[in-house]
Amino acid sequence: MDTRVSTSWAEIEARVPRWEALPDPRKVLRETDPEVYEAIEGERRRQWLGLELIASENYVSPAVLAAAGSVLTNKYAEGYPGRRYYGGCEWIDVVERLAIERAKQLFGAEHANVQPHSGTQANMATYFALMEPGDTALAMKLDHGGHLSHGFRLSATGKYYRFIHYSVNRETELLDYEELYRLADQHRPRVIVVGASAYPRWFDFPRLREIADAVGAYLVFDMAHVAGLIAAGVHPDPIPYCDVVTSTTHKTLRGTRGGLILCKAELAERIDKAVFPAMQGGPLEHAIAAKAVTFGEALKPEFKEYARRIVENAKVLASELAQQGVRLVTGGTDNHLILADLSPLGVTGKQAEKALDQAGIHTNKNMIPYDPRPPLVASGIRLGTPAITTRGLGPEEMKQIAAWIGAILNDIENTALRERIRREVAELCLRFPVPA
Ligand code: DSN
Repeated sequence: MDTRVSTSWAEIEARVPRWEALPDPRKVLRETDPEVYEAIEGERRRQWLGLELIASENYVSPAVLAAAGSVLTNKYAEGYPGRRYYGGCEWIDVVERLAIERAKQLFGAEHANVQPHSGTQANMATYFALMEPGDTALAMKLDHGGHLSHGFRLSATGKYYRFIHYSVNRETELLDYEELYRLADQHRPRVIVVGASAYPRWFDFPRLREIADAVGAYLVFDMAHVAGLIAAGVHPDPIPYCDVVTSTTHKTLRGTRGGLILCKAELAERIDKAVFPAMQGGPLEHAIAAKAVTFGEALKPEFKEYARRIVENAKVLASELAQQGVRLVTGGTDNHLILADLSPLGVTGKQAEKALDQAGIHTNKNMIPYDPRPPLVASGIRLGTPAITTRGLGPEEMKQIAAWIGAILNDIENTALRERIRREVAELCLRFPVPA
């Protein structure tokens, strides 16, 4: 066969159909695998018709979704841009470089690693880079707002490193910086981890830096929950004070599910080696493309306004809930989340989560500091405003949501009430479409 061609490369390439000209993948999926299609469609409808108050969830844009569902999932690209273990990475490198540069620009960081598959893997890689197995680290107690990957005894992080946990003050429920310093002075940790999954207040970064310097520890901030607020400048900036900042990309940052590590230039090589090859193999380049889109969206001026409204909504929701008899842990919120103590209402977190779920209001039961109840019962619920703010809900809707929550919590056995509110919630939700 004569395979010689006389046309130019550009002419050959032009014969590949463009992405947008291909059949709609949603329709293809419906035809080829209706079972999976219907499950996704069911979840999509659930997302439309419910009020998503889980503080760690959000709705991505169509652009983020398109990148996450792209053919970049086909490619192996172990290594980093310009230094790969596979051929054919020229476009993958373009995408990953975009993600890195945008992440650095967004947060003012010296170095970014966009490959961690999740927040937990970002944290594990960070510990691997900064510690030897058995070394000591400090982090916040899980039941005071911390995270599993901050050395919880059943997490690999708690098995490989010697984590000592600090608390919040019993009266104020605020981070106890004096105890943190005492523990740091006593245990001389290699790493002090700060950041939380259920703490509604800001952190004092200059003070944390002073403590870390006083004991010669690295300071690591896990900004997963508040990354979007930091990017938008409505939360204090950890970058100048921390050696490493880890994150997820799907909470307030409103991107695809994934992880991120930012660090000082002098730690760049150690962090990169800890992510690959120590912790992970092939990076998920479709997720990295979606991260690039996420960072690009967060760099736009309208993201600042979005983040400002998240916090405004959280403050209104908090004060309205307080009027319904809910006790707010720490007395309120500075960020996107509210930790509500339901003890004064005689309701447990487990009861509240279930009753609210049945009304289309999605929250999660959550322990409060010094909680006498076990984790699967818990005395509180955690609520957050990132997702509903994406849909465009504002202070007026927060008042309505607090009234619904108050009515349910104050009449916890009333199933007819929940059924009625579920319809009202759905009507409200239909006025505020999900973006993708
Ligand atoms: N599971 C997340 C949250 O809900 O806060 C943290 O990883």
